[in-house]
Amino acid sequence: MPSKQTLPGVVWIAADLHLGPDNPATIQDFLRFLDKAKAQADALILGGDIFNAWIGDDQIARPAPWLSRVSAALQAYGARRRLFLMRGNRDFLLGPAYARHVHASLLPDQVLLDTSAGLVLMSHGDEYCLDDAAYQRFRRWVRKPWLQSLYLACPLGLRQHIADAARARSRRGQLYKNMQIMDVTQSAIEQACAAQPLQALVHGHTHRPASHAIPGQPEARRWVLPDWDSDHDGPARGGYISIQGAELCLRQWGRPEQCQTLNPQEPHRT
Ligand code: LP5
Ligand code: MN
Repeated sequence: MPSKQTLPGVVWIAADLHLGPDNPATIQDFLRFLDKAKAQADALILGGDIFNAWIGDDQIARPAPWLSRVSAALQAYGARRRLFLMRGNRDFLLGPAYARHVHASLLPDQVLLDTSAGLVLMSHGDEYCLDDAAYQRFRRWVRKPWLQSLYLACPLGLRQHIADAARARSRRGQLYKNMQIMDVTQSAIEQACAAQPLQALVHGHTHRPASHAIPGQPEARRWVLPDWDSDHDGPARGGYISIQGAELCLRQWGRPEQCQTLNPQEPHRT
């Protein structure tokens, strides 16, 4: 059973921002989003792949200018509101030092959010892509503490080189992968949701924003968060989920919002 995080009030959830030195426009959009969140959201959860590739918390000792700007904005939010960071497949090395640095709390890979709209299970979503055997193998390896310690003991420059190589290998591999393999599997979703009655499951990672029914849970729906990209051709992509009162809404740039009125099983304790 995943751990529970009680979150009264307005909760905003975003993921797959992929912030980094090559995404200045996306960073600008995110800074504007944080200002809005500071005014409207009691809690903000960033659900993994916040950064395009996180090579260790010690970057904050001499941060690149883009990281300084992002961290300062996160600190400003975290100083006034509740900020939570979840790790994805690009930033699984995010650690307690960076969380403290931005006044955030680190969330486990799966967490039960006890919200005004009821219980919402949340995860990054990569662990549900069970048909992607190569990725699940990668995930098993890079989550090994000894390998992470070995990697983090390397100089930052070498770590960046390894991360760049991993990104390149990943991009190449996806050229030959069936799209279906890179989506969640129904069995993984059903298993994740079977353990407890839910109002919703929220995840990112697949970059396929939508709302889906959940087999075996007629009241609940699976919500997929959008990825953010304002730096490449075409209209800016991005958005977030808002939970307020009994309503969960998916808000994507340039699209009508999609909402679900949830029926919390038990009145939320304020
Ligand atoms: O990330 P994305 O969207 O391209 O694709 C993901 C899966 N790929 C990954 C790999 C990440 O992109 C790599 C990020 C690097 C983080 C920094 C630190 C790394 C060092 C680790 C040390 C402990 O997550 C991709 C999925 C796709 O999502 C859809 O779900 O298909 O999975 C793969 O591509 C599987 C490949 O096997 C991944 C191989 C990565 C390279 C492995 C080691 C390289 C070492 C190079 C040494 C010089
Ligand atoms: Mn991801």
